[in-house]
Amino acid sequence: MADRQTRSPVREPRTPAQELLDELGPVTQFHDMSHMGAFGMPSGAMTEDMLSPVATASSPTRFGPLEKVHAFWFAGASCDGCSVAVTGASTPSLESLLLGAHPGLPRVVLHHPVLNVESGAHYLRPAEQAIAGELDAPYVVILEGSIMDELVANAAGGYWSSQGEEPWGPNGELRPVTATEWVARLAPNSAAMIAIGTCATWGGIPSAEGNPTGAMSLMDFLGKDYRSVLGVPVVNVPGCPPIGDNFNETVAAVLYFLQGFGPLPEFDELGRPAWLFGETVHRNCVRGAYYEEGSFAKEFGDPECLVEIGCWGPVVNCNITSRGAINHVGGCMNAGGACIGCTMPGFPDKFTPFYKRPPGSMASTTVSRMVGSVIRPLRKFSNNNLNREVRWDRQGATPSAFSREKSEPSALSHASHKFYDTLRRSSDTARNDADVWGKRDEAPSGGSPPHRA
Ligand code: FSX
Repeated sequence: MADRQTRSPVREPRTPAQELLDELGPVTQFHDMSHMGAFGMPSGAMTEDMLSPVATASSPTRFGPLEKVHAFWFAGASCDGCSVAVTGASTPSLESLLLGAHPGLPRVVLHHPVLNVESGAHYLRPAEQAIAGELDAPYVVILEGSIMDELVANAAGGYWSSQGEEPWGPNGELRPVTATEWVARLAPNSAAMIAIGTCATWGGIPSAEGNPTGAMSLMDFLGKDYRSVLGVPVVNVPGCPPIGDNFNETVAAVLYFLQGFGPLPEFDELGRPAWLFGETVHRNCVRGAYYEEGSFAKEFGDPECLVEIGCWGPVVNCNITSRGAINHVGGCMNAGGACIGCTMPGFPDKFTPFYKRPPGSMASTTVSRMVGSVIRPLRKFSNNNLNREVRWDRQGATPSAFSREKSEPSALSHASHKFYDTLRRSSDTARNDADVWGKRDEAPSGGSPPHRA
């Protein structure tokens, strides 16, 4: 029997990122910038050159060691909705992060394939420097869209999604470099790897049943043992699309950590910002009280709870109902839409068919209907009473022309509220012996009651 000591060590399975790099091999050669013209740009100007005079003007407000942090943005299989969400965010805004406007925060130098003004080799140069270890500041990598399995495409002689070309071909020829490859090469020395949107965080729509790309999340690609150079696991900000404010706020929180101003913000076991995804949609839903009273919408446009026409809010982690979609406005249920679970790892396969009643909701809505059938009339009863001044009760009339057609409360209604009032007053520990309560008994003429001693 083989001795324990002499057994060959158990090899950890390679992650998809490691397998890709095993296949592609290391790279050492980059664009020769001395031969590069100012392609598409006046005099090769860079976005950073344009912004830094303004951004660095606020440098005295920075107290930490970092003056700036590079952020490399890559797009895998995505619709670019994440980019749209982030550019529309306001708390904090992308502009304020780029301009270093937040006291204590380093300014962010963003390398975004759509937003930056430079292109071609000029655009790729900072990423090359990061791979070569020559970048002038730490960097983080942001991925929108899912990682597609480029080994599958490679075997067929193609690629799924590329971002620029590098001289990494067999004899130094230019070849397309996929977003997947950039992410794999930059991950080991990144200060943080941040996935934005459900495609990047869990695989999302591109990884749905039947997809041919092997689409996966950033977490699946890098593996459970991945840690950034600062020890940070993959950070996930889901949503399809995500709430831009959720993302920018998380980036700001991570930057405060990198700057040494605080501990790493709290993330849950899936790398989501715990303070943003700890509650379900339903708990802060503007329609939640309808559920409690057993009132359900029958069709879109109805104001009640949307569960019976396909809303998964009670079992979905998302803060859209409290934060809104943009500028604290809008968001699915606020705007009349049912939750289809777009922030969840099980999305979309576990939530289809969309806009059909979730089977699990049957039991809870039945109970809620039963309770609601008792609670609703009782509340209506109290609500009617509370919509009357005490003086109107005493006078037996409401001095509003709008209520002319409305009948006054019945004797039964008077009696039951008298009982209710007695019950309520019995819990008043500061009550005195006098048989008075507010202006009810003290101002028979209808004038103001005297001050109670
Ligand atoms: Fe995915 Fe981003 Fe859904 Fe789109 O780009 S999270 S498809 S709404 O927004 O990647």
